Amino acid sequence: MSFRERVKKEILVIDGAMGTLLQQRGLPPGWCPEEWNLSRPESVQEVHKLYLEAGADIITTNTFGAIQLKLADYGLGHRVREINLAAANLAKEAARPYGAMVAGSVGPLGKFLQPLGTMTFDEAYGQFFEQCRALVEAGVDFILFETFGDIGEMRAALIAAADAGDVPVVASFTFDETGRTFTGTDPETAAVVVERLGVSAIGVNCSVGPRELVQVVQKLTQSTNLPVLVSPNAGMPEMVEGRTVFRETPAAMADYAVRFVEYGASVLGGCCGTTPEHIKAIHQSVKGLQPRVRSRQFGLRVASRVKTVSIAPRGIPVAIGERLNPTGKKALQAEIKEGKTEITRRDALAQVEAGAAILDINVGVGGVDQVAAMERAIHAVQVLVDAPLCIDSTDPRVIEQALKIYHGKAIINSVNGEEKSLQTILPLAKRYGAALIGLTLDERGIPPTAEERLAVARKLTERAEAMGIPRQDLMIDCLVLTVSAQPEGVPETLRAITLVKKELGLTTSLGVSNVSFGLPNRGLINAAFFAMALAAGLDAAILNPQEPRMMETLRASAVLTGRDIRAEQYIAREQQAGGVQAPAKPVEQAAATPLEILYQAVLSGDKDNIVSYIETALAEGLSPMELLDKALIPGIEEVGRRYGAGLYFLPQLMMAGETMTRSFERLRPELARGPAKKVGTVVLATVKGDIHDIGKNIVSVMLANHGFEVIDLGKNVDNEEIIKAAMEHRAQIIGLSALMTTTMVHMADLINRVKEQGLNCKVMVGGAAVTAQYAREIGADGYAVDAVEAVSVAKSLVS
Ligand code: B1M
Repeated sequence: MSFRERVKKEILVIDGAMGTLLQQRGLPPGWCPEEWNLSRPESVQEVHKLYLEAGADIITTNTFGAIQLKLADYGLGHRVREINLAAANLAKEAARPYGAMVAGSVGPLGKFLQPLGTMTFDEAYGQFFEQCRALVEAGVDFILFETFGDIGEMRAALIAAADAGDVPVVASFTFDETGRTFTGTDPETAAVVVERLGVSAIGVNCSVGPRELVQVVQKLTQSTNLPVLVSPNAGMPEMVEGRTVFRETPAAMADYAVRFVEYGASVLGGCCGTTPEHIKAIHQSVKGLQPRVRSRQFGLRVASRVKTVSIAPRGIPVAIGERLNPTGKKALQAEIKEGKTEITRRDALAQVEAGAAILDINVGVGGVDQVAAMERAIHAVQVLVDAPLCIDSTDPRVIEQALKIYHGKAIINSVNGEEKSLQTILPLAKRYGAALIGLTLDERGIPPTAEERLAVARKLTERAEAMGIPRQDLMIDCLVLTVSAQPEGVPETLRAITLVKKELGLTTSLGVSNVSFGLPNRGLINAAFFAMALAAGLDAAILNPQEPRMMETLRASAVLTGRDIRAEQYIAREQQAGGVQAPAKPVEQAAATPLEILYQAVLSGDKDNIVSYIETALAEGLSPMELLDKALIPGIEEVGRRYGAGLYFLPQLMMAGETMTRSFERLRPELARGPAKKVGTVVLATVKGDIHDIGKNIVSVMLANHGFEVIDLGKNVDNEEIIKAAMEHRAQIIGLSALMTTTMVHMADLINRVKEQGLNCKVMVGGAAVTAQYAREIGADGYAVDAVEAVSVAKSLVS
């Protein structure tokens, strides 16, 4: 029986940690574990056998890092195929006598995809494809993508695996104690995104122990009917005398395994710190249990990286914001032509604030490279707002590029009943796991009657299903004609909505505003028609959410049609607005001051436009220091607050950090004044393990401005290197910056070393994590709260 069948019918046990057991067999620190598949195959097989003896039904190949990018660090980048084949053969050979299955392990790349990093989708795809192809060639039973924290990277991996061969695939994520991956994805969203990318199971492994995973597993099993794999660490990692220790016992792990089976998991195992004893205990406790059958019904679900939006036949109707569309908008057209994203960002934020649950995104301007324009727009919007995106284009190349780089499950707007459309758009939806808006038109145009539109909808459904796209991923747009020209068309559209829902059980959407074309006071007609369509059963509408009347109509109609049960959302919203709905006002950049614009740009991580905003601010006579103190630093501090409060996730933190770095690079020449009389030498660094350098760079420039020679060693610097530099340059001061409670401990160590070595040198410390009290406790000679104070403290230390 294949893995696909077994995983639905049996409780399976998968093995535990590989690296730890290889270390016990002499794998030297810093050595490539995957290289042992070639040079120490007997050790790798010994580990496999221990797990098989312990009762594992599945063993995992020693290939977690056997991808070109990682092997290249060891000079083995050209041996991907050879190493993966060797590893898979070792595992297969070991598994055969036990009738066990072999999972081909693939780990993450260790690099961020754009826009967080520099890696493109195609590069990531290429890396995964090469490794997967080797594993498929070796005949593994399935590929296990494990320990992934970035959903965008997981998408690239799954698409590559699908192309590498017909092999089952499991997508396993790593969630931290907040219940999200480190880039902010929650379990439901992870499930929604991978479900349509052909996975046979979804999983959770590593990072934390089983007790921290209880809620994650509950959420995961409630969010999908896919089989679920759970491989926690043997508890939370603890540092004891410089070593990582995992304390969860085999018995405790086994108890949790039973609990996970009760929730619905069917593949149980362990990750870091788990041993054959743990696996044996898990095997004994779950033996004889049956997988729980889960058959929940889900409506259409789409997702951004951090949020899932459901569109369900009886759920609350959803507004899809229409404003990211250049049709009839000169300013947006000009922006797209110039390759900028200012208006795009502003309108994206404003629409979400006004209540849009999904954003339609269209870059249709004649004469521009729309593939590049769509890419720019998606990169700008997807880390800015949590609303999923609806890719609006008629050009399959534009749609494909958008679907590649989008880190979620998008909707394609649109496919229709024409053969050409079906043949080009449906394969894209299937390949990239997207949902679809299906327009009820075909080669004959828009059919006049509701029954004919139903027939097109039926054809769309059949063709989608034939392609392997489930019907709930299709939302039908019954199309409304302009009422002033064809008044008989409106009742047909309303009837078609009801028919499609009743006959096909599909959700429906509509571009509403077309109805009022050519009439005065269009908003009134739009709102009245919208209410009628909602009464007919409409589930989603593409509209301008910044028109209060439309959003009010949506909320009120949801109550009146019984979709907002007990009017809960309506009441909550009214209470929030104090009973009166304030009109949603667009954020007009013209009305904002240069400092406000800079502050917002840091908050929204607008790294592409920040330099031009700084130019404007400087041209208006603001000083570089004012920009830092009144806009940029308050902005990044607010980002830190939001991150700490769980409102922002790592992608936003990274984009804001990059925006700050670009700002500083632009301001550095303005901040650096001419040469001053030398007052002393400072060796400056951000401590080991800490890559925050924005504050340290400001301190560096300020000290230089006041006559200090600054030897800036950069960030993440070892204490030994700092001491060496201080001696070499005969520095009077060592300046240390630390932003994290976990890294500031290096300051104490450096002070001890300075004392032990009798260095004639003072130590000044600072950075957001450090307080005056902490500085006193560790015996620092000086502490400064900010860069201005750093100058006066440094002067007093050398005087
Ligand atoms: Co991170 N980060 N970050 N981060 N980040 C913090 C520090 C954090 C407080 C956010 C939060 O949770 N609210 C938190 C630390 C929690 C803690 O330990 N208590 C945190 C975390 C957790 C992380 C990661 C672990 C996130 C993750 O990966 N899950 C990760 C860690 C990576 C690592 O270092 N190993 C991480 C990564 C990053 C980015 C790379 C994305 C980015 C940094 C980009 C860069 O620096 N090039 C980033 C950012 C931007 C921040 C926040 C939001 C802002 C830091 C900053 O630039 N502030 C920060 C939240 C916060 O601090 N409010 C946060 C502005 C800067 C001008 O202030 O550096 O304090 P500051 O410098 C001031 C003064 O302190 C003083 O003068 C400067 C100018 O006035 N000063 C000195 C500084 N050094 C001095 C030295 C002196 C004297 C004065 O004498 C020598």
